[in-house]
Order: sequence, then C-alpha cells, then structure tokens
Amino acid sequence: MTLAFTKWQGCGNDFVLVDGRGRGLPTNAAALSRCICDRHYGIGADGLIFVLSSSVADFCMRIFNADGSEAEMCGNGIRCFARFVYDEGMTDKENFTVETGAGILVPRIINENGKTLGVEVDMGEPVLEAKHIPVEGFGENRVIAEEIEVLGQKFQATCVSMGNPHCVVFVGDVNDVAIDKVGPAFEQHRWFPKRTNTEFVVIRDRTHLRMRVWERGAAVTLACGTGACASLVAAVLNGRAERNAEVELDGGRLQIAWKENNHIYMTGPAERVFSGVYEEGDQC
Ligand code: ZDP
Repeated sequence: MTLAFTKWQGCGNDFVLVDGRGRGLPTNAAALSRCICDRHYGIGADGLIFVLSSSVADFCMRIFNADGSEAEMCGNGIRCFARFVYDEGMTDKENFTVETGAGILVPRIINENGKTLGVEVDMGEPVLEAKHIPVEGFGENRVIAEEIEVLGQKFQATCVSMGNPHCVVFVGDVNDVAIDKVGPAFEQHRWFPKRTNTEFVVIRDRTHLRMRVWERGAAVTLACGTGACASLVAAVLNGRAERNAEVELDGGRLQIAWKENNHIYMTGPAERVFSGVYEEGDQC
C-alpha cells in the first residue's frame, strides 16, 4: 500500500498530513503513526493527522501521536491542517469548521496581500473541573497550584484541558528541569488516568511566557499549541499574566488570548515542508 502525504510544521512541532476523505481512517492508523513518525525508519514527525469528512463540520481532524495513541486535539496540528486544506483547495473559505475531540473548532487563515501569514484558531473553552480534564482525587474542583510530588521533587500544578489534558508547572528557569526525566513521570503519575502533557513555564512578565513541554505520547517536542493555551490559562488563574500574552517555545512563538466569551484564540505559523508517497511496510 502507498499513502500520499504532506509534511508540515508549526513552531517546529511537525506532522505528516494525509487526505483521508476518500478512503476514510485506515484501520491500522495507530501502527501507521508509529511507523511514519519514526525519525530513522519512517518519515519522522511528532504526529500523524488525517483530514476526514464530517457530517457536522466542514472537515474532521483525527490525530495520532508518535506512540500510536490518539489525541483529542492538537493546537499546532490544527494550524497545519487548516493551511493544508486551504492550500490544496479542499476549501476556498478562509474561515471554516473542524470537528475534533475538543468539539468543533474554527481556524481562520490570515492572508495579507495574497500571502498567508499564519492561522488563528478559536480553540474553544478551557475545561477546569478536575473530573473532566481528567485529574483524579479532586472531584469537580479546579486544580490550581496544588502540590504534586514527582520523582521526589515537589511542584505546584495547575491543570487544564483544551480537549486534551495538560498539567502546567511554573519554574524559575526552564533549563533547571530535566524534562526528559521528570516529563515521563508526570505523564504516568497516578493523578492522570489518561496520562498528561506537562508544561514547564517561566513568567518573563505579564504578557510574555516561556514554555517547554513534555508531550503525552510523543516526548519533548519543540512546541505544543494546546499546551501554550493551557499555560496562558494557568498563568491567568494564578494571577501571574494578562489574558493576552505571547508564549515563547523552543521552536517559535504563539500569541494566545483568553477572550470575554471564554474562548481561547491561538495565532501562529504553519509551514509546508515537503510532500511524497509513503510505502507501507509489513510492520504496519
Ligand atoms: O494530547 C496529546 O496526546 C498531545 N501529545 C497531542 C499533540 C498536542 C500538540 N503538541 C499541540 O500542539 O497541541 C500537538
């Protein structure tokens, strides 16, 4: 079997995109994601994203992590998704609807003088009740600056779902944390029945955050769009930032705004890298 794909990246968070509207989601999507995302034996990516048809929106997006698990949502991925469907002429609208595990979200292609500058996405409302993130042990309460012990170290955790689960911890210096060791321990911590993405955040000032991330199902990545949204929400809930701020990631910058309607708006780049045809091996 062969599969036509296009490789995209947003702030260095990279994805393989496949137009699956014709044949639907492959039954081996999870295994395919493991094979394709492998940086030595595959194309190399943080995730595999399918464009599918939807009965409730213009498109449906499904995203698989590099480990084969499926995520409900992906912030950098949905910007890549939006430019992919727009650039390929699957829609001529600059504003359209995408069905995701976080509900129906609305990307907007930002064009100026015939050139696409980036994508803004209405990411919907953050979910703060522990039970719905999910975080165990807090019932319907919010989890704001609660002490969590990970590998014998104590952190203050603020938990937010943007469709997918996030645990945000504020630190003095992002380089002081051994994310590759602490990250997996957060991911597997008993608080998080669906595992978690974890953001390590420094407040530079009230409109500038610096964030590094350990992604559930992927490892350390250069950026995480839903994580940047969760970090801004956590910073506001802790009284440490304004509702509109820039988040600096290893791979770029995102502008995040938590507006009056309680929706989060994320603005940032998405760039095509290359396209090709993938040969499915036996292991998939
Ligand atoms: O929730 C998860 O399992 C994430 N690993 C999905 C990907 C999130 C992402 N980094 C983002 O930008 O929101 C891609």
